[in-house]
Amino acid sequence: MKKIVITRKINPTMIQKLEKDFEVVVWNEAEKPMPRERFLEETSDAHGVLAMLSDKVDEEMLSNAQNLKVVANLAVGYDNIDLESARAHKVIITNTPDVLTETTAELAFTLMLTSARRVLEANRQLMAGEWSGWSPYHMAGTDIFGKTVGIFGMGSIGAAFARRLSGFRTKVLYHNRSQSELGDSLGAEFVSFDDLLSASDFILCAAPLTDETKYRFDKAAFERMKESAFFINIGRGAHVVEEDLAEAVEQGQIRGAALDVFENEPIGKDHPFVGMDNMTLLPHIGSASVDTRNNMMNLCVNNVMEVLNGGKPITPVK
Ligand code: 8YV
Repeated sequence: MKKIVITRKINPTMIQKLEKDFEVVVWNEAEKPMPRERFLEETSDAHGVLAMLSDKVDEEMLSNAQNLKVVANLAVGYDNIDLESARAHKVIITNTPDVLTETTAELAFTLMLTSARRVLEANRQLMAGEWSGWSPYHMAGTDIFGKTVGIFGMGSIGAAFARRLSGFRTKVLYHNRSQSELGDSLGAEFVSFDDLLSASDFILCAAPLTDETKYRFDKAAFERMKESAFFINIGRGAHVVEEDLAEAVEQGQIRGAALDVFENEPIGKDHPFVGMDNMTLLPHIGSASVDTRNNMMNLCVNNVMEVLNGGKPITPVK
């Protein structure tokens, strides 16, 4: 029987589906990643792996896994995977595009609204019993309508975000590796990175993490942004030089930031962002709706089954 390793607790019905034809090993701790040693040990004779972002699928793992045919990553991003090594070892990599697009765009929108209207700050004040009464500028925030919103990365999530903006009467700019027909068809204007920075009131980072996009938001970038601007990130923490962002917000270089991702997750209380009023921070829940997570798992399971049954992967990473 072919062996499949699943590195987190997933929906039991999906495990049952796999167990009909395969030997399945599941790491049953939902909150903690499978330790590296165990990951290497379990995958050494596995044919398929259902992996998470926290699992490094690198040369060490791939050369150790002689029978491995497929790794299905439970994410649209795959910066945890060494694609070149996977190609060299003839291991097929799949991801979960499309099924999480709308959910993640909804969270990006949530972050934008929350930070613009100071929702968390206001809620914290009230909950602490510190609301002393109405006053004209009490917790006054920023409008979104009439503003310019810049999208860094016009992939499917960036486009789904742009589509949502159409009801908000905003001007939409985007920057991408190349001009995007999809972005243009949504009425968004393709601009240089510098123009995106200097003209936007809100900037959403929705790009994949690559050598080109890593640390793109650094001191120089924050210096180009408006003092009234908000930076929103649902991409990856390493798109940002976190120290530079903390400094930019602290010194009023930009108004605030709303982040769902961090360079080293999970972050704790000692992280410089924690405790800053102008930061809206979420624990990487971009795609975390029950339906979407089920759809992502299902897609991973189907990818693994297809490949191990001799068929073609449904959503291979090219
Ligand atoms: C995942 C994500 O839920 O898809 C991605 O790239 O960041 C999230 O949607 C997360 O990576 C868990 O694996």
